[in-house]
Amino acid sequence: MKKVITYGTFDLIHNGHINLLRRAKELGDYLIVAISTDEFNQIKNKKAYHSYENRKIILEAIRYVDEVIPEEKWEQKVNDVIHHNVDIFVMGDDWEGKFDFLKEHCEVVYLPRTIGISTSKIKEDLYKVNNG
Ligand code: C2G
Repeated sequence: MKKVITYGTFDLIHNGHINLLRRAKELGDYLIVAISTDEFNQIKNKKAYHSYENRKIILEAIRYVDEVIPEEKWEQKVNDVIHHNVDIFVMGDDWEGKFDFLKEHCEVVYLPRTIGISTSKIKEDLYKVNNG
């Protein structure tokens, strides 16, 4: 069984996230998603609308996702890859090159981001709609 892992906040789930999750799953048979905890989001300087618990509930309902684990720190990836017997690590290409150190443990794949959508764009557009 080929196991894939990916990491992120996945707040306000949108088609960009879904495209990534679908393509990550297509690379193997089992997809683990490590979602950033609220505490780790503070370290990433991200304020998620949905709490960790709610982002977890939403992700677990997505057909491409087989398992959700917490992402608590930058340094956990090597451990996760080894502990979960991961074959392929996948991230959007805004992270191109940033995780190549994992290549000694698994395949590293950067997938093109979906153009025209992001959680911050959603927040900005909603702000404009509600503030004229
Ligand atoms: N993504 C995408 N296309 C978009 C938006 C996001 O392909 N239009 C991808 C990102 O490249 C990432 C994943 O969806 O691979 C999750 O995006 P975020 O929740 O923004 O993840 P991020 O905050 O970049 O966290 O340790 C890694 C970090 O936790 C990554």
